[in-house]
Amino acid sequence: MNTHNFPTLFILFLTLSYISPLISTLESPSPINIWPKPRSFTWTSPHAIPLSPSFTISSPSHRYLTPAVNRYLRQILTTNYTPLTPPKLNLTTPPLQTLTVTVTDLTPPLTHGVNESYTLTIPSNTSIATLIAATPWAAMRGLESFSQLVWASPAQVGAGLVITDWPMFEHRGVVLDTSRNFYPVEDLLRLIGAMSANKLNAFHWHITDSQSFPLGLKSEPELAGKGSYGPGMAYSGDDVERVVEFGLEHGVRIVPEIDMPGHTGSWAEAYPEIVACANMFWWPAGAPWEDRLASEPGTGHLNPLIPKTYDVVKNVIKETTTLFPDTFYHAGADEIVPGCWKADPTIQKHLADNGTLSQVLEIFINNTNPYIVSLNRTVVYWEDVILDAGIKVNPSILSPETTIMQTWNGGPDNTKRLVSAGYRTIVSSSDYYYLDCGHGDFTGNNSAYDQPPGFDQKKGGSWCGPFKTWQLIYNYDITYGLNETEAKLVLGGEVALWSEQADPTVLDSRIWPRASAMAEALWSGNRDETGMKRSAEATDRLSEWIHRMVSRGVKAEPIQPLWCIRNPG
Ligand code: CP6
Repeated sequence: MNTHNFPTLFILFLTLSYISPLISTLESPSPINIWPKPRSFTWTSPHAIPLSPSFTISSPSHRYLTPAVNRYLRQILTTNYTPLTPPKLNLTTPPLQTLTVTVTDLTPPLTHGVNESYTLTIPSNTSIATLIAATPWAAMRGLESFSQLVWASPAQVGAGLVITDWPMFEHRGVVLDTSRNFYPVEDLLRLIGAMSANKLNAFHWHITDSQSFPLGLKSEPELAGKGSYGPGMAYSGDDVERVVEFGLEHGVRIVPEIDMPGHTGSWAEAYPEIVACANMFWWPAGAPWEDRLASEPGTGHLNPLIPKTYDVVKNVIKETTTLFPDTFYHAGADEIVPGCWKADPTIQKHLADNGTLSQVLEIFINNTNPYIVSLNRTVVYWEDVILDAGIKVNPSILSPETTIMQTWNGGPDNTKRLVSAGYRTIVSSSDYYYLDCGHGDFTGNNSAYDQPPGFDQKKGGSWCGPFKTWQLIYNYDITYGLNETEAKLVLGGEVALWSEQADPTVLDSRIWPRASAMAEALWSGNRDETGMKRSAEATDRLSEWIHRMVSRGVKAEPIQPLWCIRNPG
């Protein structure tokens, strides 16, 4: 060691020993722990003040904000959350009496890109805290942060602080598949409530697929009548309205997906004549497993070449857009299996006349996309529609003005391909954001992934793996490798829970806390002030947040022993 450095190092050592207690106070996971971490947090004199038993929230009257305020008030006054590590803060007076909510503009509806920024101030020596929010939806974000500053017992709140907060990415969501297994409405509401608590703002509801059609439609009652798993296992119009209203009261948009033209085997229960390879709904024994998708013993694809298909499809699209007011409509278009369309006589004829399967898909998109756009919707498609190796459309038929692409295959490369083609893109990379992965194969097949070492196995399909850890999700940079212009087209991300191996019994623990990891990465980033990934620092904060979610009735799973949280470092 160069001895000349010694004085410098010594001063550095003194400085560090002086400021480190301060740092550890500020970074202590509890009791001040807002998840996702706010963009800017100033806490000049860390202490707490009692929450008055007659604490109230005053706010402007608004159809959706008012119920949200009432809900938060009830939650705050009845919180039984006590931090995992005992608070080390002085409790001073006066108690907090009022939170005054001011909304700059009450008029914006809940849409993509709505302003979610807010400033929350809890001063030291008055009994009034203030929340200034850009919109009603921003006010809900601020109320959530405020609620996370309250703990028991006795009921108290962090004070002497100012939080200024706004999201990094506009679109932060969860995909849930309700076709492979059914979820009662109550489970959906619990999910949406927990999403709102994590400041996630888009519930992408993958309602239908090949295994079941659980959406009751007045214009097409047979689809669910015959294609759902049975009575009580389909959503009525009233159920959907409940979900949509609940979403609005929580600042969560509900984006419906009726997957088509693939993943439509369940439609054949009502309309066998419009579904190609419907007679192959159970594949002949011996069909190669690699031709099967998503545990579908034959997937069933709508036949784009017959008029009847569009009679049904247009009824479905029309009524779905009536039920779901959001301006986004997800039209699926993933995973076309050549063998399925090729099994259909009308499509065979088209191919014999020198047509291609890509043309068949183009016919379908040309007959449906302008119709969806005419209903004032921005259409979201899975990336396959233009990136599939075999069957895809010419991107020129899908205008970037009205089309958003959702990537799921692989990692950053496909995101780059989509944004460089000019499309706004939502990231659901299966290498990072697929919450269903890592639970073994369900195709009844000898997957390498499920075998002990040395197992002599034949070639076959396998499901996705390994399990995606919260750290992997947290550390993923969804704009990796993009230039500034390209990065602007990345709207955000969605973690996905496909339900071949999930149902209400595991819903909470499959989603939480891993969706929380994405929620923070997309709200305030995954790096500290020095630009380093902060997942290590986030660990105890996340444990504390899990503990608070559990106190609110969401069965999030633990990420470490309680001992580690009590003995940090
Ligand atoms: N169902 C539908 C699925 C999947 C997709 N679409 C899926 C594909 C691969 C994996 C997981 C899920 N089950 N309709 C892809 C968008 Cl690894």
